[in-house]
Amino acid sequence: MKSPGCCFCPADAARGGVRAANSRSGLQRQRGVALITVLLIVFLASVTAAGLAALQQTAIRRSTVLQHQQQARLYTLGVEQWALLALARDGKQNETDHPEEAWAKASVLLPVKEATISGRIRDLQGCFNLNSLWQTSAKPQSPNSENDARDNPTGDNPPPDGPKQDRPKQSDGKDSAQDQAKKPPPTEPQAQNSDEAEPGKGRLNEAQFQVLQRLLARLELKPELAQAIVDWIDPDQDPIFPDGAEDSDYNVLTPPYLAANRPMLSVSELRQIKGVDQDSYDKLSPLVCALPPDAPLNVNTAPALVLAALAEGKDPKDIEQVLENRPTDGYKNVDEFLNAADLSLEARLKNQIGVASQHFLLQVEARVGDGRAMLYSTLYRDKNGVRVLRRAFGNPD
Ligand SMILES: [Ca+2]
Ligand SMILES: [Ca+2]
Repeated sequence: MKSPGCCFCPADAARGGVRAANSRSGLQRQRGVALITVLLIVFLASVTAAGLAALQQTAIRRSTVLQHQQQARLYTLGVEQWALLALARDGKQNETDHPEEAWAKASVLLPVKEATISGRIRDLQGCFNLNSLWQTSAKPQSPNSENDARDNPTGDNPPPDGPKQDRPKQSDGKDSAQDQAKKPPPTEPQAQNSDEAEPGKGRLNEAQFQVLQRLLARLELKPELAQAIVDWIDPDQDPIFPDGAEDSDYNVLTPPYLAANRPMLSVSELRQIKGVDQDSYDKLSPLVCALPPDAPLNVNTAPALVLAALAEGKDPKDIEQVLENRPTDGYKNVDEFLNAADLSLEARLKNQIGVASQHFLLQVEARVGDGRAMLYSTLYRDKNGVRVLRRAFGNPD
């Protein structure tokens, strides 16, 4: 038993020394843990700060690019206004459109500070109009009056001939060959009555159908492709025999789809048509366009391959020779071109070509810093001026 009067005990002193040593060791460990914690906090704070700085840099760069991109888009719209004025001025100055005119000759290259702007206007009627294959109206193919005035200021073109022939497979049997023989030659009022009976059905444009077949043959493609193209445009579900294609040909594909059964909105629709592969698309697409059915072909801007397809047996090389000798101001009327090219066309086809254009494509590219904008505008010109029919940023289709 411990004596209460005892003031020194060697055992207690030893235990006290041990406790003091343990206390010092614990303090050192705590200091180590605190130091590690502080270092960890500093590390995490540094990482977080670096991340925030990177995010901020990205946000600043993104907003800068967006600002440049928006500025570039505004520049392209400015060039569009310039194109409208240029075409309007041209329309007042002359009644023909050809590659030597100011709007077609020079590419736009505007000197804008810290930006690059370039663009060009292309005539859209210098190509075969795929939508002309199908006439949606009973009236014979006829450019409107104002277009007549522009395309044929001298009035040399003959009036449209009688109504085009309906597709034989669409006959309902009422008009047999004998009945046709007994009937007087069809007149325009009869065609209108026929159209009233079947509103909106339209008919095949045989003349343009033959032109497309000849063009395909010149490109060493199957002329039968023209049948599938007509079926894609015509509103019915009756395939043209034997190589046409309607819904029944497309809805068994993977993925399935249906024929458009309306005028094409873009030449790129050709990719969906039966028989059109990449090779045939690459050959055909630069020479064709998708315009309203009554838009005439401009012989002043059309390539030799398309012009040669207007007549059977015409060599494109002969047409190229003719185009090289084209008058500086372009052909004044269709007859002048036909005489120069030694071409003789039937009246209904002759009425579907002209020397002026109403549809144009403006292509503009603007670069501002890291921003870039591409604008494709389809422009339409008539006696009331020039206006934008369609506007697409980034992609012409
Ligand atoms: Ca002109
Ligand atoms: Ca069809």
